[in-house]
Amino acid sequence: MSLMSFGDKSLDLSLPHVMGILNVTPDSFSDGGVFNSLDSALRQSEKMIQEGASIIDVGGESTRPGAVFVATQQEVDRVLPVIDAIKRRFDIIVSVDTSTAEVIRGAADLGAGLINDVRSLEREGALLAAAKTHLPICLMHMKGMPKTMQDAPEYVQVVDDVADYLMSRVIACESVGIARSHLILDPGIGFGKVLPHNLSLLNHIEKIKKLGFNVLVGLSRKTMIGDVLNLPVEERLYGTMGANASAYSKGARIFRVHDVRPHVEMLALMSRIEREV
Ligand code: 7PJ
Repeated sequence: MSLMSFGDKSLDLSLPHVMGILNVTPDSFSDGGVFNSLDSALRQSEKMIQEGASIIDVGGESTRPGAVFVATQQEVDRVLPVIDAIKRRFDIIVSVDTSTAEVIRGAADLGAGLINDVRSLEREGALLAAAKTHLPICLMHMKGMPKTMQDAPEYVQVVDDVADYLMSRVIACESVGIARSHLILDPGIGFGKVLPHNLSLLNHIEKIKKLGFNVLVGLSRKTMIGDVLNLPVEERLYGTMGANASAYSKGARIFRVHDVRPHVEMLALMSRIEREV
């Protein structure tokens, strides 16, 4: 057992867990706009919970390559009513995919159990806002910002560079009183990285894990899968599952995905096999 608490619930992170993606943005790349009303957000949440998701990740700011800035009030209006409705209706951990201090505070007040920030709390006010919630935080590596991050990103050694960055954010968290035991690290697949960078990070997840943290990966339907298979976004499920299976075997424990059931079943087999003598 390796229990981590997420607000009013906890998860055993010696086992794999699926985080189901719930986008409430009009422009997210693979399901843009479809789950935009409260009612459809609740239906999609219910489906993912029935399929075995441990966490629902609610995001109102698209961070796909080229995405533009979303005003704070717009993000608040998109995300908070959905978190409130999910927490009232279902007994599930809700994660908030945000970089915005106001959204962090609002989500925590409504019962969110995890702060998932692709900017690792670098935005103004986010670090202190997150510290005050006493919730766990997922710190993700991104090089540059979404609008321009895919314009020829370069690294000295991608795995070491990502590990160094994540450790610098761990130290920033500790400086405001956030315990290491509340932190999850994410290499940030596709965020300011081209194919060899993404592949190298996935091949060396154990280096991130060895820093002493639980690891989350988000690679569902991403460009790297399409690059390897030459397939459009709606045909990337099998490739996504292969990459997530590999990440599991190298130590990742939380998997942020669109397709919950296939991953719950794949990971159930992977972890069951691993535990047999
Ligand atoms: C990630 C995320 C990821 C974490 C997105 C997309 C882009 N949060 N939010 N890790 N990706 N922690 O799903 O394609 O990789 S949004």
